[in-house]
Amino acid sequence: MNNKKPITYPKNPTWCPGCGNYGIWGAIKQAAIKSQIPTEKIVITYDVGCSGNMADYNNFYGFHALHGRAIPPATGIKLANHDLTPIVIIGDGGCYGEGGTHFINEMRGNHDITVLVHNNHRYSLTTGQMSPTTKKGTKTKSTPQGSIEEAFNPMAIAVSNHATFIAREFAGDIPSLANRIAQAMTHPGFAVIDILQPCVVFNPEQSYDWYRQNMVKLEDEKHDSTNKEAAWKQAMRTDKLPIGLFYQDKNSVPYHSQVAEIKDKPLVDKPIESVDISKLVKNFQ
Ligand SMILES: Cc1ncc(C[n+]2csc(CCOP(=O)(O)OP(=O)(O)O)c2C)c(N)n1
Ligand code: SF4
Repeated sequence: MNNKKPITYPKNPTWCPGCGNYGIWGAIKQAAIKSQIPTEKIVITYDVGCSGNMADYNNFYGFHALHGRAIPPATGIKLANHDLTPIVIIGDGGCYGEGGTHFINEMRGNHDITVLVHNNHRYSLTTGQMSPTTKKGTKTKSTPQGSIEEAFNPMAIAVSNHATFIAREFAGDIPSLANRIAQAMTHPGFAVIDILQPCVVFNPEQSYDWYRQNMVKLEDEKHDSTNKEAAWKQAMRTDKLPIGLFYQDKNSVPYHSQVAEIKDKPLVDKPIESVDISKLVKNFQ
C-alpha cells in the first residue's frame, strides 16, 4: 500500500443516515494526509461496535480486535515496530467499560499510540444500552427507570493518570477534528481524543444541535494546554463541554524510547541469528 492507492474501499458504510461516525471517518482520512505519514506506516486497530465497523471501509493496514481489546494490539504493534503509527478506533463502551483497564494502564506507560474514542454515550451496536459515559438518571433500554451510576469522566482519568496528549473534539466539526487527529498522530506518546459522536438512533437527545449548544471551545477561553492544573479544572467542569486540547506534555518520552533493547532500532529490524531459544524449548519437552 502506498500514497497513490485509495485509503478507503469503494463500499458504502452501513451506519445509519446522520450518524456521527461519518464525520469521524472523514476526519481520519483527512488527518492521514495532513500528518504526512505514509499510509503504509499507519496501522489501525478496531474495537467491536458501530465505531469498529469502520474496519470494513478503510484500506489501511489493520486489525479487528475483540470488544474492549483494541488498545493492547496497538501497543504490541508499536513495540514490535516503532516505525509504525498505530491508531485505535473504539467506542466509549469498549474503551471505558470492557477495555477500561487497558486504557488506564497503557496511558501510564506513555505508549506511543493514538486512541480515538467514538463517545456516543451508549452501547450502540447492541441497540442502545447505557454505557460508562451515560449521564446518571438516563432512561435507556437497559435502564428503563433511569441509570443509577455516575458517569465515567474520561478527561479527568486521562489528566490524573499521566496521558501526555488529551483532547476532546466533536464529530460534527470535521476540520477541527482532522487537525487534532493529525496532531495526536505526530505526538510522541499516548494520545487520547474523546470524540463527541451523535448516535441519532439510540441517543437522539444528544443531537448535533444539543452538542453545539452545550460545547465551549478551549481556545476561546485562553486555556493553557501545557498547564495540567488548568486541564484538571476543565475536565471537572459540569456547566459546559470543553472542546479542544486539554493538555499536551511537550517533553513527552514514549515507552519504546525508554527500552534499551529497542530504542535505537525497531525490534523487527534486529538480527535473530544470535537468539538462542533452545533452553526455552527444553522447558516444554
Ligand atoms: C466482551 C464482550 N462484551 C459484550 C459484547 C457485545 N457487544 C458487541 S458490540 C457492543 C456494543 C459496543 O458499544 P461501544 O463499544 O460503545 O461501541 P459503539 O457500538 O457505540 O460504537 C457489545 C456490548 C462483546 N462482543 N464482547
Ligand atoms: S446505531 Fe447509532 S452509532 Fe450505530 S450506526 Fe446508527 S446512529 Fe451510528
